Amino acid sequence: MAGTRTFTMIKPDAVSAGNIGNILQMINAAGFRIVAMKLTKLSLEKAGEFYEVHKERPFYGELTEFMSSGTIVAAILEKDNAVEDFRNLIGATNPANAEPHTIRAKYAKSIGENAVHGSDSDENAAIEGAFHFAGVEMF
Ligand code: 3AN
Repeated sequence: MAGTRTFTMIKPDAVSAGNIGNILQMINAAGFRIVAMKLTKLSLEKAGEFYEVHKERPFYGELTEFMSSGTIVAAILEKDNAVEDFRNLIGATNPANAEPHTIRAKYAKSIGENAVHGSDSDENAAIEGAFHFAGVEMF
C-alpha cells in the first residue's frame, strides 16, 4: 500500500524569488496536510549528506553548492498516495519538460535550480523527513 507522507524542500531559487507563498498555496490546493515545516539553511556538508545518493553524478558539486546557497523551507506533507501525487504536482526534473499546471513549470528556473524537492519513494520520504525534523516537531 502506498504511504501517506512525503518530504519536500522549497529550494533557494524559489525562496529568494518570493515564491514560498505561491508554492504552499498549490500544495494546500492539491490536498496535502502540513505535518511539519520550517525555514532553514543547509551547510555545504549537510547538503552533501542529504544528496549522498547523487555523489557520483557530475552535477553533485553544483547541486550541493546551490542547495546550501540560501534559505530553504523544509516540510513533511500528508495525503493518500503522497509520494506519487506530490511528484505529479511538482512535475519533471527539467522544468522545460514539466506539465504546465505543475510547480516546476510555474516556478523553476532550470534543471539545477528547480524550485522544489519531492521524495522519490516512501522509504526516502521517511529518511528525508527524519533528516530535518525530530519526532516532536511532526504534528
Ligand atoms: P528530482 O528532484 O526530480 O527527483 P533527481 O533526484 O534526479 O531529480 O535529482 C536531484 C536534484 O539534482 C534535482 N532536483 C536537481 O536540482 C539536480 N539535478 C538533477 N539533474 C541535474 C542535471 N542534469 N544538472 C544539474 N542538476 C541536476
